Amino acid sequence: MKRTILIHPDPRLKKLCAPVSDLTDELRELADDMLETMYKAPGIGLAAPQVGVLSRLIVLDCEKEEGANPEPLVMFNPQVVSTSEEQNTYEEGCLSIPEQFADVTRPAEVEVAWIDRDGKAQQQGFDGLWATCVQHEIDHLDGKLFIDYLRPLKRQMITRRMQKLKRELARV
Ligand code: K1U
Ligand code: ZN
Repeated sequence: MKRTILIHPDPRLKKLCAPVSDLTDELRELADDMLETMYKAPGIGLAAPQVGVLSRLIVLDCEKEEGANPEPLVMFNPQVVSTSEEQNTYEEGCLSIPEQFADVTRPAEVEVAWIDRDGKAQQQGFDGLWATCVQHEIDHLDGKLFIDYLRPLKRQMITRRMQKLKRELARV
């Protein structure tokens, strides 16, 4: 089932999310719904607070090649274990901040540990867009948005645009 994506500003997007202790069928269904929501948006990642659930769960698939097989990843309790010294700047977007993009600099490579959909512990290194995306999604679990990396004036400008968009959406 496709879920509704919250639009910034929303207090739920600023909260610290709780670790998942028990991998229930309800949480697996939430992960499946999040993948469906992400693919339909379309997007390359999604975090549980973006659909109003304050649990540490993210999904991502950064395989963008035309005709390539999907490579969905479901991560419960993802944790960055190590980061590279090298940094990478990428123009980021966010499904909770539609049609706004800005350059964000982050470590170019990250090692991430997580629990998968079957409850198995996993650890893997990511680079390129995958590294950017997994850091962006883990930030969501800590109540942090990509606009929090921008200068206050730019952040305010984007927030005002989103307030206007939400007023317009509420009218229809
Ligand atoms: O967290 C989110 O809101 C998803 C976000 C992830 C992200 C994008 C860019 C850099 C870092 C993290 C998105 O998916 S925005 C949409 C997007 O980037 C995209 C959509 C369709 C095709 C390719 C990219
Ligand atoms: Zn986002």
